[in-house]
Amino acid sequence: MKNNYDFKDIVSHFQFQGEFIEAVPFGQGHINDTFAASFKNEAGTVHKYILQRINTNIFKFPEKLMENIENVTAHLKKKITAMGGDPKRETLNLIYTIDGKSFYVSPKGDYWRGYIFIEGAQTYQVVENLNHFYNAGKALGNFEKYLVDFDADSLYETIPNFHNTQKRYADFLEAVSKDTMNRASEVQEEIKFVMDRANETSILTDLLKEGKLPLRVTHNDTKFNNVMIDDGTGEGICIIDLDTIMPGSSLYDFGDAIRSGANPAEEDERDLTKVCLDMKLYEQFARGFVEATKDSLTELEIKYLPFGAKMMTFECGMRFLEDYLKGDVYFKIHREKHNLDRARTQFKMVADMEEKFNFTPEGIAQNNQMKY
Ligand code: ADP
Ligand code: GN1
Ligand code: MG
Repeated sequence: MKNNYDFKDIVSHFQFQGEFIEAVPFGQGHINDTFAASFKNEAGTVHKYILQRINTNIFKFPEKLMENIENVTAHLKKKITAMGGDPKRETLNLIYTIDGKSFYVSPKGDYWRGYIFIEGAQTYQVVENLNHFYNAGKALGNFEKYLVDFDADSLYETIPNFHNTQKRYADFLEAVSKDTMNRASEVQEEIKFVMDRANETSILTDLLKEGKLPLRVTHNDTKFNNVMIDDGTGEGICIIDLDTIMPGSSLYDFGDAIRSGANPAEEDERDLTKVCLDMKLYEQFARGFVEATKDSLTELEIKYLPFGAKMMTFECGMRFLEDYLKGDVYFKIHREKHNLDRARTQFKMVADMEEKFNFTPEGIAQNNQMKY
């Protein structure tokens, strides 16, 4: 990640308290450039803020994206306060600019935003503790519950068709046929893995189109490192990374969390024998999520939870492979073939899910809430 920004100037445009010390790269997100910016107050104590450069290659209309975040966090703050929670810690809090905006545009055209740094909590790349994952399920369920009465029509679609797996499959096929980097011949097995499952890519989109699955306000990027886990209590204290809040399906949020958290190995693990769907982790998350959403989740949503996990894992693997084919233009990479390694872990997870669940119509019909 580029690191030679004029931070002193950038931070001077925000209402940050104290004297700026430094900004260092922070976290392991694949999209934005995130920094922990530290400041000293008059008494000499140091505190931090999150300073983030929005990835405008991906988010084409950052002003509108920031409007979503302002509105959603204002709504969440009301809900958290009404529940007796701490709105300064349990949702993101924007730090506004000196002229009252939620972002600052540098002379070079970079879009910057600031958040309160949530202390006493952290994100994990891999689940270390079953209880953390149960708590993440509860936190994500509550997050969706708080947004049940948020006006979905007021949301700007930051990435259209984000979880339209069918559309993503068409984009994937295009990348295979263009093969701009001449990489397709080397990944024939992975391409076949995707193509063999083509007929499944429209199942969720069709159910949504037909109105059989409800469209909700969802987060859409619920990987485990987008949930902050409290150091003291192990609770899922805050759901972060709100760039993709859009109308969607609960199955997307459930599925992406399982994809990322129910794999005991890293997302980019090269030793695929370590990668699997850990059913203990799956059940913990499902229990937390279903407990929190039991009043709103429909019977069909519950039946489709395992399939949602499979589709989100499949879709993510397909996106990593597409990006590999295109020359790594979307996800940040830190080594050669990084996106290919990531795609392979996802496909290994998909294959394991197919072993562990019955995805025939009869198998799906048998899933019920009692199991969680
Ligand atoms: P990306 O879209 O690139 O994934 P995120 O918004 O998820 O960016 O931020 C990257 C990482 O920075 C997160 O995984 C988390 O570890 C950390 N982070 C983000 N916001 C905060 C915050 N308000 N307080 C503490 N850490 C944060
Ligand atoms: C990206 O932003 P981050 O790192 O939390 C991506 C997700 C993928 C994920 C895979 C906006 O999430 O959709 O599932 O990487 N976010 C965007 O790790 O594309
Ligand atoms: Mg993130």
